[in-house]
Amino acid sequence: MKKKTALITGISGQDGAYLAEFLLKKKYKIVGTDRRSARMNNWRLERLGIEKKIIFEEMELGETFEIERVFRKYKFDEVYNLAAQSFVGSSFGSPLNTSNITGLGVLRILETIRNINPKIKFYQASSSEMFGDVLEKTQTEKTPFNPQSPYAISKLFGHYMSVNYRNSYNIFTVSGILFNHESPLRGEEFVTRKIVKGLVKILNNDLNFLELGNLEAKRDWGYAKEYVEAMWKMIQQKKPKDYIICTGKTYSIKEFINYCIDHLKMNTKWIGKGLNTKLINLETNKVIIKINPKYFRPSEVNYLKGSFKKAKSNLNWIPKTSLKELVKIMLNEEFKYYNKKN
Ligand code: NAP
Ligand code: F7E
Repeated sequence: MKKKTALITGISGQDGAYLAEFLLKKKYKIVGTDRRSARMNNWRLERLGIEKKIIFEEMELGETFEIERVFRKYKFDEVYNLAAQSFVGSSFGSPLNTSNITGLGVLRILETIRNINPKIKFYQASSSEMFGDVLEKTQTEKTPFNPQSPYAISKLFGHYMSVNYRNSYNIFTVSGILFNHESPLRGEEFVTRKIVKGLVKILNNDLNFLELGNLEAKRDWGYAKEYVEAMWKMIQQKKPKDYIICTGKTYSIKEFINYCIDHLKMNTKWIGKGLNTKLINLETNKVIIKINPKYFRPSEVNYLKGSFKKAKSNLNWIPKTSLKELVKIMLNEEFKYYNKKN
């Protein structure tokens, strides 16, 4: 059988790295794109030992010309659009850039597919953030969207464009509505990795305390390595459809911290309320976590919990890693690389 060629935009990100690893095992030829600076930033691919197996191209999602150049150079079978300004917090400070990259970037790729080769199959990285201030307690593919940030609004634009190109131009487009997924390759600005890294530093006397924002927000957290398989499965279906990928369980940030503390067998105690909430290390009597209001968002998503029923029945996909196991995977790898560095 002919080797398939896949384009992964956002190859330097968490999902780009795991998806590349997954598709390489399936014998795909992979072209990975990123914006100009990214060649310096391939630590994830290096950690997975796959950086030499990928063909790199520069492709800034704001530049139609660059997108077209890449699409003319290769004959893609599948395109996975993972590139985005993906940090919700930053999207409040840069709504125009977020809309241009996370929203309009999707349309630029879809237009290129329509013009150059409408037979290409397209995956769009949609997000549970689109549910925002949730209108149903458990979110399904039928739950109405209610976005709360420039990031979520931009993702919703990309999502509906993907649906519209499927319906209007008969292009094979699928959107994976992925709930939060984490791993040792998660960016350090996201809360799970920030907590894991912070605690490892504190235990090594490299940091006195960690500052966080809203500890009460709840998220449906899964393991990123498992989620990329669902992306591929969506594109292999006969009929293009959109799917939620999640665990069906939800935990607060505070509960995530508690799982870390349990795994580390630390003796700690929560004291205070609201902005005065603190986590004390009872062995040293020192505050190790406190609140800094600068990490609160102007508009918060308080609660997310999805249903993976459709993915289970159509894709035969289910989540396998519990939050407790995910915490263990993240902490163990954080220690491993911390020790290597020091
Ligand atoms: P990530 O680690 O932040 O990676 C984002 C990628 O996009 C990086 O490679 C980044 O390059 C690239 N990028 C940013 N701006 C760009 C631009 N202007 N032009 C071209 N590339 C650009 O994100 P992730 O966690 O892997 O997530 C992958 C995708 O899924 C994103 O679209 C995200 O919004 C979406 N998503 C993520 C989650 C989740 O929980 N992880 C859930 C739902 C949806 P640099 O390395 O140069 O920054
Ligand atoms: O925040 C709260 C914060 O930045 C999670 C992206 O991958 O998933 C991710 O978006 C929660 C929020 O992820 C801090 O207020 C408290 O309620 O880890 P996060 P996110 O915003 O859920 C979705 C599905 C995506 O699509 C996005 O691309 O944690 N929180 N204190 C904090 N968050 C951060 N980052 N830092 C804190 O100090």
